[in-house]
Amino acid sequence: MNNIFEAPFVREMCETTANMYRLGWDERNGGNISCRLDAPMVEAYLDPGRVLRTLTLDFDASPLAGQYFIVTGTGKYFKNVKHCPQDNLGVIRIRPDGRAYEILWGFEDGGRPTSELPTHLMNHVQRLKADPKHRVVMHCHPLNLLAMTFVHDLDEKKFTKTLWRMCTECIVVFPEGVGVLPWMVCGNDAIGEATAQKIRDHRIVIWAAHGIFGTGETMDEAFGLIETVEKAAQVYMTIGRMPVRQSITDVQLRSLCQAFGIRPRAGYLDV
Ligand code: 2HA
Ligand code: ZN
Repeated sequence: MNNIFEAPFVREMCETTANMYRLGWDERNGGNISCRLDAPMVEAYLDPGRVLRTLTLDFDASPLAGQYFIVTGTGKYFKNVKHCPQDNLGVIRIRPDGRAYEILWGFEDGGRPTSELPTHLMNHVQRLKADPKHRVVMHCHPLNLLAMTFVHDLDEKKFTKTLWRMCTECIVVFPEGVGVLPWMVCGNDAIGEATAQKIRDHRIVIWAAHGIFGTGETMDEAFGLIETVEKAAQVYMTIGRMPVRQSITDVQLRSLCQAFGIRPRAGYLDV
C-alpha cells in the first residue's frame, strides 16, 4: 500500500487550500472543497474494506452510491490543512443506499466533513448529469465578490453581464453566466437544493453576502472560475463611484464569442 500523504489527491488538496488561504478567500474556517476520486486511485492508498466510521445523510445521495470523495472538514481552517492533512481532510465513500457515507481516512481528531456536505453532494449529482467528467466542488468567500453582492442588483442576467464587461476574458471563461442566490441560511439541505438547481446549467453559483461555489473537471478549472469571477468583481469594486467613460459593449462581447467559437447564454446579449 502506498503512502497516502504522497497521494496526488491529498497533495492537491493541501496545495489548493494553502493557495486559497493566501488569497484571503478562506478566513478562519471559511470555505470547503470536495473532489470525486476514481476507485483504483483511492484503493492504491487505502484498504476499501477498512471503514473507520459511518455517518448518515438526510437526503438521497444514491446517484453517487459507491463514489469516493476527498473533502475538507467542518470547522477546520484552510490555513492548517497543509500542516496536518490527516485531521483537516478525509476520504469518504457514499453507501450503496445513498443515505449514509463512510469515512475511510482522515478526520483523525474526531472531525467530520464540511457543514456544506449536502450542497456539495447535491452539486456533484447535478454537475455529473451535465458533464460525466465533473469532479470538483469548491466554496470560498472572496472579498470583492462579497462586496459586489451588497451593491449590485442580484438579477442573474444583470450580474453576469456586469462581470462579463469587467474583464475581456470573462465571457470566454464562463459563457453560461453565473447563478445567484439571495441570502439564505447556510449548511442545510434547503440551500443545497437551491444551489444544485442553479448549478445544473452554470458551473458557478454565488451566495449573496456569503461567497461562491465553483465546479469543474479539475481543481484548476474550479479554482480558475472563482479566480476569474473575483478579478472581475475586483475591477467592479475598484471603479465604483468613479465616472465610467467606456466599457465592453454587447457588440464587442458578441465579437469575442465569435472569435473564440463560444456560445454565450441565450438571451443575455442584446445584439
Ligand atoms: O465551512 O464556508 O459556508 C465554512 C463555510 C460554510
Ligand atoms: Zn461559506
